[in-house]
Amino acid sequence: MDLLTELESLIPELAKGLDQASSLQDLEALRVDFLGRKGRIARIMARLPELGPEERPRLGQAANSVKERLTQLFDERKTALVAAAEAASLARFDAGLPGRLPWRGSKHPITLVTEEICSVFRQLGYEVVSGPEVETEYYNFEALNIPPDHPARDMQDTLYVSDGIVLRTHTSPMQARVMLARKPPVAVIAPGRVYRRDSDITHTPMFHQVEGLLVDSHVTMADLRGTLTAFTRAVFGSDTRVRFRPSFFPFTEPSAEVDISCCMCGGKGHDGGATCRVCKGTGWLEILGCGMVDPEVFKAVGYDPEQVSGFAFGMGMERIAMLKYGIGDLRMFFENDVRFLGQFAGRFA
Ligand code: 2NM
Repeated sequence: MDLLTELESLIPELAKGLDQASSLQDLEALRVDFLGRKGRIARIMARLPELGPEERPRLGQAANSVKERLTQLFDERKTALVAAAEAASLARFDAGLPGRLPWRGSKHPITLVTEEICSVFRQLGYEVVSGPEVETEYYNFEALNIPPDHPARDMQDTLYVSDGIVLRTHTSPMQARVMLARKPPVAVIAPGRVYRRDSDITHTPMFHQVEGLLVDSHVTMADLRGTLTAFTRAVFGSDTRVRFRPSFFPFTEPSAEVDISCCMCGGKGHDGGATCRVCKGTGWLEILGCGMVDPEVFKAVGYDPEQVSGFAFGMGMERIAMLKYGIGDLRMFFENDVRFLGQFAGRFA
């Protein structure tokens, strides 16, 4: 076979090889075999001296056009193989599968009940106010009719920052601030962190409170009862019963503690057999303290107790959240275990 025929036979040979090539690696092997530096074309060209001088240019030209044709065949096959590989990977991709959801945060149960309570009181016309957690003894005690020898002022119960400065033990100093800054009528609630020198399984040194205050002319205890009844029914359900028991606070007179019918057993105290673990069989749960603002408090903030009257109330958010969500252990609020926190996703707002 002469060199020219040999050269031209490379075309159908490569075409056959390409037909059998099923991967880009096969393709590359063929390219090296045919077009490589020591490949078949190169080997034929190396035999150029075997020809007479007049035949050499013809063979050179033929080699160029064969090379061009081979390159073209390669490129076509390569395009086809790449397209087939893409089609195969698309066939494995199922666009109908559900996506991977990203981790989504949820609100802390204390945040949830605080927001819910603020929302209820906002609808009743109250304004939500907040203020400093580091307070003066004056706002935290003095203005609230808590005298210097009162046990609450003791270093045992209060966290002192320095002389005359405390971590607030309740949010009431905020109400004293509001009364000092505004004239009646006043309707505010103050949510926030409070601090006490107390730590065991049912007490943490920091916890959350919401306190409320209404001052106007002719405010009576009936207004207090109506307001707190509406509030407890909004938070614990419309069939919740409410009971007021006499109590004592330095800043209110008279004072009361409010119980609601147990939200676990519905006030029965048992589930037919077993004693209710939430109300311990009493059918009632204590949820807040309240009273008519003491005239001494009004005097301290420059209000005339002959002209105005008012009520105030306060409650602990951890307790409200435990009752509302059936949480049995106070420590859950502070561990920030996402398996616990995730259970409250979407519970309120
Ligand atoms: C309570 C119970 C009773 C209260 C009183 C005041 C203020 F500033 F008006 F004197 N704020 N909050 C109050 C009254 C708080 O918590 C159990």
